Amino acid sequence: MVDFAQVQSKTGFGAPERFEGEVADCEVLGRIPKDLDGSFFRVGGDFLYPPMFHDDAPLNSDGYISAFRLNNGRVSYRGRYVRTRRYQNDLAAGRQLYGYYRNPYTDDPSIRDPEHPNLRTVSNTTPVVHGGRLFTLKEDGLPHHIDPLTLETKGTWDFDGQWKSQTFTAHPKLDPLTGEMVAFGYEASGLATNDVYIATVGSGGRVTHEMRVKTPYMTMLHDVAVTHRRFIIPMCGYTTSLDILKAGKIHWWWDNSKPAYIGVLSRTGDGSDIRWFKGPPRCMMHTFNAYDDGDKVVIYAPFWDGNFFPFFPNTDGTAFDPKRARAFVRKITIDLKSKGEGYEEEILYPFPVVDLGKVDPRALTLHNRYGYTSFADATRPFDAAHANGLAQGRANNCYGRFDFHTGKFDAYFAGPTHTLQECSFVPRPGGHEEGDGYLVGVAQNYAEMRSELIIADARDLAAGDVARVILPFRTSAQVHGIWASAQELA
Ligand code: V55
Ligand code: FE
Repeated sequence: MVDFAQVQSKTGFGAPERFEGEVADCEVLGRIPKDLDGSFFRVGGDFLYPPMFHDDAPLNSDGYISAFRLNNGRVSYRGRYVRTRRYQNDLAAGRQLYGYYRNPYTDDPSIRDPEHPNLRTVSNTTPVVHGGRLFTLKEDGLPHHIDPLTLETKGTWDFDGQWKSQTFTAHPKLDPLTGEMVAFGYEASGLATNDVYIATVGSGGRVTHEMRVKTPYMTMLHDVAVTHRRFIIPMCGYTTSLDILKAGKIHWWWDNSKPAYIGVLSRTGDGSDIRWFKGPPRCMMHTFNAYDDGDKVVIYAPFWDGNFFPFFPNTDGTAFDPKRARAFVRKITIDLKSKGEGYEEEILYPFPVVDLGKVDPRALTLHNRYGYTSFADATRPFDAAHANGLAQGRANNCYGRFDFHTGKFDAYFAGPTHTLQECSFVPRPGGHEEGDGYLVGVAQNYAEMRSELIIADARDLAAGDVARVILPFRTSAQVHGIWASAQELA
């Protein structure tokens, strides 16, 4: 449950920050573990100028990166806008020049350029560190290269001209065994095209392998999964067409008649071995992880029952249905030996979660045990009198550690006026076992109208905070975050 009303509001916690700054030495409750040396990077959006259209998606907000730098028990914070071409054009004009989310036909004529939709990216979705470089990502454009200390934007990054797509996903996968980054771009050769470019980038930053595939219908491919051997493409039911875009409409429309498809192909082939498996309509947005189990592929994912973005209309004209906008922790098993085109789906926990899930990065692509994500536990204490518009039952007040092997879960509770953003897993330095580490993430404290960084022991979530970092203001909305050790950034 993501409260988009809060994210989009002009006042209160979801209002744009329109502010850049730093805190040299943050207030800390508890003790920051001395062995934590690195940065928690967060990326999200913050409208520099209000959107041109009142019904636009908050996904169209200007990219903003922030970092909590942890070193020797102390914490500093910094936040900056990503200097995209859009940010610079808007600032020069002193107003919003860009129209709807991913529809360049609605842009101001002074900058309109539908042949190069990637040049209007806001870079507001995910930070990633690979090959010692920090990038911000958005699936409609190229990565932006960011200085990890100052957070200044150094420019866009096309891997020395080797990246052969206009777009680069917000969800590249880092292979913990090989150090490779497996990434892709969709709408790879222009607006509303259904071709996908998939490429592997070696730890040195060079493209070492590439392939191209087409999806059964044109759709949003926000996230994928990668196993040790295979590339997995779960598709969701958002569609569009060039006609829709040229008519000046919203980019994505949810089509209840579209089946879900999951594509499976080898990571090292040419794409021609791809097989598409079919299932009932689902919004397959984010994944936790996937792994090979002999001739089977297992996917853990918090998929939605249906359209969960209230600002993307249904094609059949029906109103947004909150009952279908629920994500559950699912296990999907695909038998590659079967001649059929179906797959098995099991709901592992009976209650909805937020579909922003993480695993221990050392277990990605491998047979993992745990997944971590936030959820709203309405049985926890809630202080309605001081919650400043935070809705009871919609506050994501807990982080859960979901044990996919036993079906058990453990929970961290953030507080009676708090809602949690996506957590990230920090492996304990020197530790080797999956799950040995910390969860870090930001909690929004609605009573105090400011933000707090949570640090919890991932093996003892019920114990509460290891430490909590208090910011003297509210940070902008986060979409995704990552932990990067000082070593990775060196
Ligand atoms: C998502 C987020 C995006 C986007 C497309 O959470 C999909 C899914 C923050 O931007 O552009
Ligand atoms: Fe995402």
